Amino acid sequence: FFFPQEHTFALIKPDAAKHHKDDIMQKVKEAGFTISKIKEEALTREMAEQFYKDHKGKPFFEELVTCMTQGPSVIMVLSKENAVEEWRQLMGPTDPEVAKQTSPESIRAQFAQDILSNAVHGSSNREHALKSIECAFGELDID
Ligand code: DGI
Repeated sequence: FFFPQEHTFALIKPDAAKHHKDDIMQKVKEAGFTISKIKEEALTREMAEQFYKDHKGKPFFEELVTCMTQGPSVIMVLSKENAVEEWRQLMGPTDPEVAKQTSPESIRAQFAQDILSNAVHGSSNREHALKSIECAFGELDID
């Protein structure tokens, strides 16, 4: 059988990239994702603003951009059937306190510090995923 691959944009935030990279990558592999692209690099302010443009104007926006640009992130394209949704599931809820209650096996339940430094980012839909992948890696050259 052939299942069509879907691609999502995934990122390990700077603080977690420093302290929990190996454990998080282990969970990515266990969940069956193919790592189609990967690089370690600090996000520019422009990239952080692009990934979070829906939050521009919110009280935590500046803090969020600062948190995302403070050091190298692990930036990835993850591929799998239903990758966008499955990566969101593996990340768990935004707030790690909620994650610990509802999804104790999720990355955020296990590795997030707080609601802002919550270990990982993932696109919320396929359109955002494509835009973020292009922004980080240029034109998509994977099937
Ligand atoms: O897609 P998610 O990261 O799960 O959540 P999101 O798109 O709603 O929010 C993006 C990031 O913004 C999130 O990872 C952390 C930050 N954020 C969201 N809601 C809050 C927040 N930060 C603070 N301080 N307070 C919030 O209510």
